[in-house]
Amino acid sequence: MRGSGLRVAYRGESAPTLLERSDTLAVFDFGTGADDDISDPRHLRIPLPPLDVEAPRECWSVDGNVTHGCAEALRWAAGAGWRFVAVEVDEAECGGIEAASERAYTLLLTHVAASPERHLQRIWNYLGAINAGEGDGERYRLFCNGRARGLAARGITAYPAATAIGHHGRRGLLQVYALCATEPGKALENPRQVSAWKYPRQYGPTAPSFARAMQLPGGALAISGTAAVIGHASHHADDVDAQADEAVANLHALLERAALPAFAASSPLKVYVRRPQDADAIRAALARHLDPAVPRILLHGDICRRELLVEIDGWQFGRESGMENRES
Ligand code: 3EB
Repeated sequence: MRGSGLRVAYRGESAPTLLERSDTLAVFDFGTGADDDISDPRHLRIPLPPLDVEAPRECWSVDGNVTHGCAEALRWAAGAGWRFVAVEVDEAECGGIEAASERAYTLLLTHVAASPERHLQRIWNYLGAINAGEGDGERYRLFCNGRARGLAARGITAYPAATAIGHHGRRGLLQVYALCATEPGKALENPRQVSAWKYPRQYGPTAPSFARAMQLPGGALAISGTAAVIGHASHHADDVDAQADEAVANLHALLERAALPAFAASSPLKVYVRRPQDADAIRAALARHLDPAVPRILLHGDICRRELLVEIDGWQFGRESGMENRES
């Protein structure tokens, strides 16, 4: 039973309605809403504005009751073999983005190491002004330095799947949240791409610490932020249509690698869009390649390399294994 039965869906219900359910592990609101009563530790506001008219919430649920709590910068929820952990730190209080990144990872990893769901599966990182700064002073590169130090301090060398995106929300906010489980996942790489942790020096002093995807306990696939990167190089600069096509080709290569079927109704995708005016072109590209039933939301956010205009992450729950699914 443990380590299976996670579900992720975009849902139109209100946050209180979703949080009323005892099997709700996490609820994500997108954008900078002023409505906020975010007192439940399972409820997180992501500072990326939705670009769709209908802006649903993302809801994670599990096969069992969820307990939750918080402690200063960290909040958590756990149930049925899964754990959600979120950390928010302020750069000014930490002394800059690099120190904030190390601090966030130290807080997160210390908590996770002491919990029954101690295996990191998937991490999202949202920081402001991600492309500000030149050369090795670029804030994304500084973030990578701090993340790598935090991971190394805990002896973590097998990286989870991840996303790192630039937000335009509260200045100095670094938000990091993770999905963990009692059982380890299996990291997967993309045959079309150089593994991120092996990127050559030209992309920064510390290669990014993430796997291209993670096969979760139970068999679902959690896919990292995927862009128009082939080998280690960005392709199709200034061509958003071609970048979207290439990103989808990379996603399909990962599905093939994992021997999973095509994206369908149980494969929610999140699409990060640098320039809101590209949203329609990106929607059209997705329509060319994806079944209309694939749930997708577009969010305004910056990709970690300046020339990249679109990035996609998501899940494939299309062929979960495990007796527990067949029994229920
Ligand atoms: C790339 O392929 C695009 O630093 O955690 C994608 C997913 C990217 C995760 C991260 C960065 C990260 O390199 C950028």
